[in-house]
Amino acid sequence: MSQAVRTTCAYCGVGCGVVATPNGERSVAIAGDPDHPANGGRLCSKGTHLGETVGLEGRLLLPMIGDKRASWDKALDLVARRFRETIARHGPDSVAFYVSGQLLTEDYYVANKLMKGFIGSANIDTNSRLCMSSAVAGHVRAFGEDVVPASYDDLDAADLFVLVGSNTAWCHPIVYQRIQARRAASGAKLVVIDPRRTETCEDADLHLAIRPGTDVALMNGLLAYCCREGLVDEAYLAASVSVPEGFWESLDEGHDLWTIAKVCDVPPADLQRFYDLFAAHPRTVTLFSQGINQSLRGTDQVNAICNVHLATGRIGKPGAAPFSITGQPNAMGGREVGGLASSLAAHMDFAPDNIARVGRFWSAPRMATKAGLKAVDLFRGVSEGRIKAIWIMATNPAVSMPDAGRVREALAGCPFVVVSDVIADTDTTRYAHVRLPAAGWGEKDGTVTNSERRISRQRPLFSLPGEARPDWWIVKEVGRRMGWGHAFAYDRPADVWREHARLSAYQNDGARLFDLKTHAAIGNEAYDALEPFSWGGRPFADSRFPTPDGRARLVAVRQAPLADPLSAWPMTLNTGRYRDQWHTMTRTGLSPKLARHREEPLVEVHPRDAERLGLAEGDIARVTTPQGDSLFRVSLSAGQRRGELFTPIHWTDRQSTGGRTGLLPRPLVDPHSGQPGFKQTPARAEKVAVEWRGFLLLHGHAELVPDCLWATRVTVPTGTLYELAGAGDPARLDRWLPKGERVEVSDARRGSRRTAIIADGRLAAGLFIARDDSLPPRDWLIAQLGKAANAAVLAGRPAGQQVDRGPIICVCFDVGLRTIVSAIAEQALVDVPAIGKALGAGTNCGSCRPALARILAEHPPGQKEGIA
Ligand SMILES: Nc1nc2c(c(=O)[nH]1)N[C@H]1C(S)=C(S)[C@@H](COP(=O)(O)OP(=O)(O)OC[C@H]3O[C@@H](n4cnc5c(=O)[nH]c(N)nc54)[C@H](O)[C@@H]3O)O[C@H]1N2
Ligand SMILES: Nc1nc2c(c(=O)[nH]1)N[C@H]1C(S)=C(S)[C@@H](COP(=O)(O)OP(=O)(O)OC[C@H]3O[C@@H](n4cnc5c(=O)[nH]c(N)nc54)[C@H](O)[C@@H]3O)O[C@H]1N2
Ligand code: SF4
Ligand SMILES: [Mo]
Repeated sequence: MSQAVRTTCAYCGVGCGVVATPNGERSVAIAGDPDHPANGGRLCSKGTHLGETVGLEGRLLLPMIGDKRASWDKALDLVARRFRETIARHGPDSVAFYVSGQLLTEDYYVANKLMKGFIGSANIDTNSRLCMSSAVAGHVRAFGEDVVPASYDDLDAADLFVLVGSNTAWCHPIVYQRIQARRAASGAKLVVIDPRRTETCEDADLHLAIRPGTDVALMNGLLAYCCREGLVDEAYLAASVSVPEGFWESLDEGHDLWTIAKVCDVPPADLQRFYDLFAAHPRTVTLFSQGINQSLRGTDQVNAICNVHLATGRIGKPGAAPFSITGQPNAMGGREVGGLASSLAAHMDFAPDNIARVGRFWSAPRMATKAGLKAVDLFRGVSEGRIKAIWIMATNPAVSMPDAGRVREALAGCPFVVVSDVIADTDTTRYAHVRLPAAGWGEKDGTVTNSERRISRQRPLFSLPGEARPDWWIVKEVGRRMGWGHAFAYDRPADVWREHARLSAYQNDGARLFDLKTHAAIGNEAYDALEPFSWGGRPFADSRFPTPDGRARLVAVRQAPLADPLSAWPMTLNTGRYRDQWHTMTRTGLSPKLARHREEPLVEVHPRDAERLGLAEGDIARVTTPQGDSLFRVSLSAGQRRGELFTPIHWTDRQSTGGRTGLLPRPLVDPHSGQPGFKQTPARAEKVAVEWRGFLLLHGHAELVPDCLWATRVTVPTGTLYELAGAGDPARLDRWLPKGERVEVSDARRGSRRTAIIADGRLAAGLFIARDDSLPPRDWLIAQLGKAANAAVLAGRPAGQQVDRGPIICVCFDVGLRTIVSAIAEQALVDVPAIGKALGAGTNCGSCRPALARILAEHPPGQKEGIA
C-alpha cells in the first residue's frame, strides 16, 4: 500500500477534496477528504467511482503525426514550425487556441501567455465560453470585476435557497447535500426555478416550472414586488449602488403578479408563495447555472438576479449572495489567468494601461491589443479559412459546440489541427494532424479553483504513462521552439504558479480583488504542501465594489419578447446533463457502475405530447432542428413541460449511433458574453420505425459501435453491452461476434433469435434479437461473461429464478428499482433513511437520495407492489 495523497476531484466545480491511496499499478482507493473545506469528506457518485476511470484503456500514450507515432521532438518542432509559418504569412490572428476549464491553472497560464503576449493575438478562447461567460459578463456589469460574491459557508448560514436553472442534485451534488443539511438543521427553505421537474425539485418547498427563457420577467417581477412591499434597502442603494435613470419607473408597468404569472406560465399562487418566502428570509442565496447562462439573454438574466440582491442589500453578508456555481473543475482558474478571448490576464481587460502593464511584466515582444474571437466566432473563422491553424486542448468541440456538424466540417477543412488529449480516439482527435498525449487526472500536478474561489492542489498519484506529458510542459516546449525560450523557462508547475501569483499582485494596489500576493513567493515544498485557500475573503463585505466610483450597478434589463413556436418546429429542445456521466464520457464512460444510472441517450417527452406524436416509452425517435438531427430512445416524463424535449449532452460517435445532441443547437449567442443558447432550440420529434430490438454482449473491452440504426455501447463489468434496434435483416450483426462454438435458438414465427459464442467452454458473446418484447433482462447474462457456459445460457436466466432487479438506482451498492419497491412494501419502509438501513441504498455518496424520495412517493408502503 502506498501513501495516501490528498488531491481534488477530477470533475465538477464544487472542487471536493479526495484522499487517494494508490494500491497497485493504475489502481487507487478513493475517499472524501475530511479536512477539505469544500466537502468535509463527502463525495458524490462520480467522485466515489474515480477509481474505475484511471485505467489506461483508450489512452493516447505517444505523440502522433497523422497515424504515425512520432518523437516528442519531431511533433513539437512540427507544431512550432507550422504556427510560426502561418503567423509569418497570414499574421497572428490566423492562428488560434481553443482550451478548457479542465486544464490546471498552470497549464492555462502558459497557454494564455504564449498567445496573448508572444504570438500577439487574443484568439485563445475556452469551453468556458459555453459554460459561464454570461456570469462573467454579468458580474463585470454589476460589480466591475468578475468576482463571485459567495462561498460555501454562506450555504450554512442561509435561510432561503433559490436555485435558478440549476439541476444541483445531479450537477453539484455536494453543494446540494450541503443545502439539504442546512435545511435539516435550521428549516431553511428551498425554491427551484426550472422548466423541468428535476430531482433537485424532489424535496423543494416550491418548484416554479417557468416557461423557458422567462427568468428576466420572473426576477424583475420579484424586484417590483420588493419595491411595492418596502423590501428595497434604500440606505444600501444610496451608499453603494448606482441606479440608472428611469430604472424604477420601468418596473411600474407590467410587473404585477398576474402579468408575471402569465408570462412565466406559473400559477399566481405559487408566484405569490415565492415572493412571500423571499420577503420572509433576508438571508437568501440564489444559486444559478446553465439554465441562466446558456441563453441568448444569459447576461441580462444574470444581471436580473444581481439586481434583486443588490437592491435588497442581500450581498456581502453571511448567508446572502447571488452565487454562480461553476461547472468544470477549473472554470474559475481559467477566469483568473484570463483564458477567455475577451479578457487579458489576471482579471484585467484590454484597456491600454492593462496591455502595457501585462506587457511589461511578461517582457512581451508582441502584446495582443484587442479581444480575440469567442468560441462560436472562432470556429466560424476556421470554417471561413481566416484561421488556418488551431490547437485544441482538453475539450471535445466536435461534440460540445453548438451546430457541431459545422464545427466538424470546419476542422476537416482546416490546414493544421493540433489536439492535446488524454484519449487517442475522440470525435475531435479524428480531425487532428498532430495528437499530443497529455497527462490526465491522477498524473497532473498543479492547482484548480472551485466555485467559491478556493484554490486547491491536484497532486499526482501515478507516474506518467507512456510518453504522456503535462499540458504546461507541452505548451512551454512549443513556446520555446517558436523562439521564446527565456519567457517559457519553467521546470515545474510551481515556477508557473509563482509567476501567475506575482502577475495578479503586479501594480495592483487594491484595484482588483483577485490578488494572490500572499502566495507569490512560496517555495517548491510549500507549493507541494499547499492547503486549500480562497482569495477575496468575503467580497463586498465593506459595501465597496471594484468600479471606478466604488459603487455596484443596477443594470436595466427587459424580458425579451417570446416567440411563438413555428409550425415546422412545434417543440423546444432543452439540453443538459445526467447524474453519473461527465460531458463526452471519455472518463465516466469507463465505469460500469456509473453506466447503470442511464444507459442510453434518452429524449424526455411529456406523456401528452408523446401521445400526440405517436411516441411510446422505449421507442426510437428522431429529433430534428434547423441544424441537424439525431436519434434518441424515448422516455416519457411527466416532469417535462409540455412542448419541450430534453436530451443529454454526453453521447458521441465513440459510444452510439444516436444521441448526438451537439448537432442540434443553433450557433446563436448572447450579445454581451458570446455564450450559446443551448437550452432552447426549435425542434420536432418523430417516431422511427423499428422492426426488431436486441442486444449484443461481448466479453472484454470493445471500442467500435455496430453500424445499425440504433446501437449504444454500455460499459459492464468484464465486458461490453450494446443495446440495438433496427430494420431489415439483423444477420449482418453476426460479423460482430467473435470466433468460437456457436449455439443458437431461433423462433421464426416470433422472429426472434438468440445466439451465444462459447470459447474454451466460457461465454464469449451473446446476440439476442426479438421482434416482440421477449428479450431477457441483461443482468444475469452480463454476470455470465467469461464464465463456464453451455447452450442453457440462451434462456437468459438461471432455471426457475426471477433475477430482474430493475434499473439500478443506487450505483454504490448496486440496488435496483424492483428491489427497492419490494423492500418498501415488505418491510414497511417509510423514509429514505429506512431504505438505507434495509438495503444500504443512499448511504454512501447520497447522489440517489432524491431518486429514493421519489420512489417512496410513487410506491408508498402499504401500497400493493407493482411497477409498470
Ligand atoms: N453529473 C454531471 N455533473 C456535472 C457535469 C456533467 O457533465 N455531469 N458538468 C459540469 C458542468 S461543466 C456544468 S456547466 C454544470 C451544469 O450544471 P447545471 O446547470 O445544473 O446543468 P444542466 O443540466 O446543463 O442545466 C440545468 C437546468 O437548467 C434548466 N433550464 C433550461 N432552460 C431554462 C430556463 O429558461 N430557465 C431556467 N430557470 N432553467 C432552465 C434545465 O431544465 C436544467 O435542468 O454541471 C457540472 N456538473
Ligand atoms: N447542447 C449542449 N452543449 C453543451 C452544453 C449543454 O448544456 N448543452 N454544455 C456546455 C458546457 S457547460 C461545457 S463545460 C462543455 C463541455 O464539453 P467538452 O469540454 O467538449 O467535454 P469533455 O468531455 O469534458 O472534454 C474534455 C476533453 O479533454 C480530455 N481531457 C481530460 N483531461 C485532460 C487533461 O488534463 N489534458 C488534456 N489535454 N485533455 C484532457 C478528455 O479526454 C476530453 O476529450 O459542453 C458544452 N456543450
Ligand atoms: S460534487 Fe462530485 S463530481 Fe463534483 S467535485 Fe464533488 S465529488 Fe467531484
Ligand atoms: Mo460547463
